[in-house]
Amino acid sequence: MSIIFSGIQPSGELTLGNYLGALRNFSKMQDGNECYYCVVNQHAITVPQEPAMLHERTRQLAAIYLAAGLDPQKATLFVQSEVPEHVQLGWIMTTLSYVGELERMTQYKDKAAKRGDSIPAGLLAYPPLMAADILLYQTNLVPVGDDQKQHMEITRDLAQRFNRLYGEVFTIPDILLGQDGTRVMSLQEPTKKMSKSDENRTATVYLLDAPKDIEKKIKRAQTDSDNAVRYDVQAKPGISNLMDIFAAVTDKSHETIEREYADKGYGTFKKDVADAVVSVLEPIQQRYEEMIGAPELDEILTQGAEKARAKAAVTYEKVLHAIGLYR
Ligand code: ATP
Ligand code: LTN
Repeated sequence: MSIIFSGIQPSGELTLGNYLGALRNFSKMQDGNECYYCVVNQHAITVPQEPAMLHERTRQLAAIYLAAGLDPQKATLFVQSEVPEHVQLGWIMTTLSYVGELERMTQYKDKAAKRGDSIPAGLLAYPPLMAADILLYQTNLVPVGDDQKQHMEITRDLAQRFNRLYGEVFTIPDILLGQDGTRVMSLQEPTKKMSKSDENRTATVYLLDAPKDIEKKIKRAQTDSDNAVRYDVQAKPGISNLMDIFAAVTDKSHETIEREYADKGYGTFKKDVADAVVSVLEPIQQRYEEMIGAPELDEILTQGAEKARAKAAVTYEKVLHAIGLYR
């Protein structure tokens, strides 16, 4: 049995990338493991958020976790700001982090570049807070998309640094990547990842998009003009991305897809990709509608926070003693 932790930011509407790269794997692990899944709202405020929107998206994200198959009887679902140990340990991990290593994070560089001269310091201090999220639960495995590799490396470094300085307190966590299709690319700029904060809505399939919009977006996805369904990320990033998506939702290999579409053009292929995506998303959308207004959602989150806090407090207490933060 392993301890599993993962988090998603309520910073926008969830995308197909979030689902295939992360969310889909969460419910697969809830049998036989101790799982903690978190709505990381304090990470979301590392860039400006509109308060009413942040509030609404927090609840929506929790409902999506459940719609995607999370069972609150098996896994603990909670909101980060309801377990204060996260920011408490986050501060301590910040004191152990070097500015140089934080400045090397690509997510920091990307997000900082969009903020002109006013780069929030929280963007720089994002990784130590993420490390705290994970380390509080003595996590063994963290299921995330491959864009989070660098953050997982720094989490391990910080845990090892702490253990070396103050004694063995933290378990060193490993990253758990999904299979193919872990990095879904933008439909309009297929060399860039599909992101929920992309301003171009046609570049992104949202989990709650209407089927006709999904079809439209996939049909208009950027592709080359040679009309051959062949996997080649360098030369054919657009088609390769659609093949990754198709492979991920149908469990077909790239070879099978190439064979099946050998004498068919992009039009047919795109239509089939769209249909396959819709058939995976439709049941999630139905469950989401049932959950979003249900009073049980609040109960689940309240109980989740209590359970998470009980576990987090044990680790945090050890940390305080290890570093002398007690009277
Ligand atoms: P933002 O665009 O606001 O930075 P994001 O879309 O990258 O957000 P996060 O909340 O940071 O989403 O990520 C949630 C999870 O989804 C992470 O595990 C991340 O690795 C995964 N993920 C995000 N985008 C993709 C993608 N395009 N393909 C695969 N996995 C992804
Ligand atoms: N950094 C992640 C979100 C995140 C997370 C976590 C993921 C915050 N804390 C802990 C796994 C475990 C992201 O930007 N996708």
